[in-house]
Amino acid sequence: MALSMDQRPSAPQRVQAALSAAGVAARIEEFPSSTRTAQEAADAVGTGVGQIVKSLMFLAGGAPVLALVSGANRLDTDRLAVLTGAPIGKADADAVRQATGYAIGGVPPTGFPAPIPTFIDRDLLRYAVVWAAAGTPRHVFPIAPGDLVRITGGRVVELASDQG
Ligand code: 5CA
Repeated sequence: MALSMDQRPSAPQRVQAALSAAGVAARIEEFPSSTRTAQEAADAVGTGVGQIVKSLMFLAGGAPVLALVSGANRLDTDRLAVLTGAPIGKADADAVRQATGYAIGGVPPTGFPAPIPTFIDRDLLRYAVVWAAAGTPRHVFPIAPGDLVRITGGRVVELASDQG
């Protein structure tokens, strides 16, 4: 991922720079197959879907919030409303790109133009390593959940819906 002088950094390069700045020596991996969905990412990596980090952006009272949710779980937006104290609305593709700087399917957990308040599914902390998107629907990186908490400043909470 060399960066030549006359090119703007690619999405994975921007994620790599954000991780490096946060003190995480992450190894971003590119896959020939899609990692757009949690299941596709799990299949590409060869891991369980629970170890995939979904980066789900919502609008809480109109302001971006990020939920980092285990791929095995369905987010309970009512929980997010209680946690943020604001009504939760869906963020469309444009809102996601504007707030995060990345397109849906590649939204990383950190490295945004401005910080986004972040909530982290406690189920992710069951694993030694989890995998998150790195800017595109073909790039992911492994990270220890403790590092994920540290670099996002996220609050570890219960986010899963009881329906599973
Ligand atoms: N690369 C994978 C695994 S790391 C990934 O990014 N998965 S994800 O779950 O974080 O991103 C896909 C999510 O984007 C979907 O679960 C869904 O919540 C959201 N999404 C998909 N399409 C749309 C859309 N049209 N508008 C708003 N959100 C969408």
